[in-house]
Amino acid sequence: MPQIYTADQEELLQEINRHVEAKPPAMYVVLLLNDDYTPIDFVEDVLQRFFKKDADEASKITMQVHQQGQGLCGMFPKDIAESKALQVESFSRQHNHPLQCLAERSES
Ligand code: TYC
Repeated sequence: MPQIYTADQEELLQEINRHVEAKPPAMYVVLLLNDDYTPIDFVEDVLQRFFKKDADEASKITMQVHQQGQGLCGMFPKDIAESKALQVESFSRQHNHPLQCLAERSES
């Protein structure tokens, strides 16, 4: 095989490969927070629309948020989690609701 990389480049490639192999992407949780004003059926719609939950699961998560203050919508790589949280808040503001949605780095 012809030599296409210098020794330095080979070393750099091996270093990059070590990182890629060793590190799965950090995962982020997307959370919904409770408030006193957003209607329950709107939250259920958000969970179905943005997180592909079925009606039953959406209702359970909404009640969990309502009773416990927050609830888990899903776990995603950083960029997807942040984009979903932004989309949810933007959609909520368009409908004049104060619903808050956060993306946080997962502990696990
Ligand atoms: N607490 C709201 C109400 O009583 C309902 C609600 C549920 C709001 C979940 C936000 O993330 C939420 N209308």
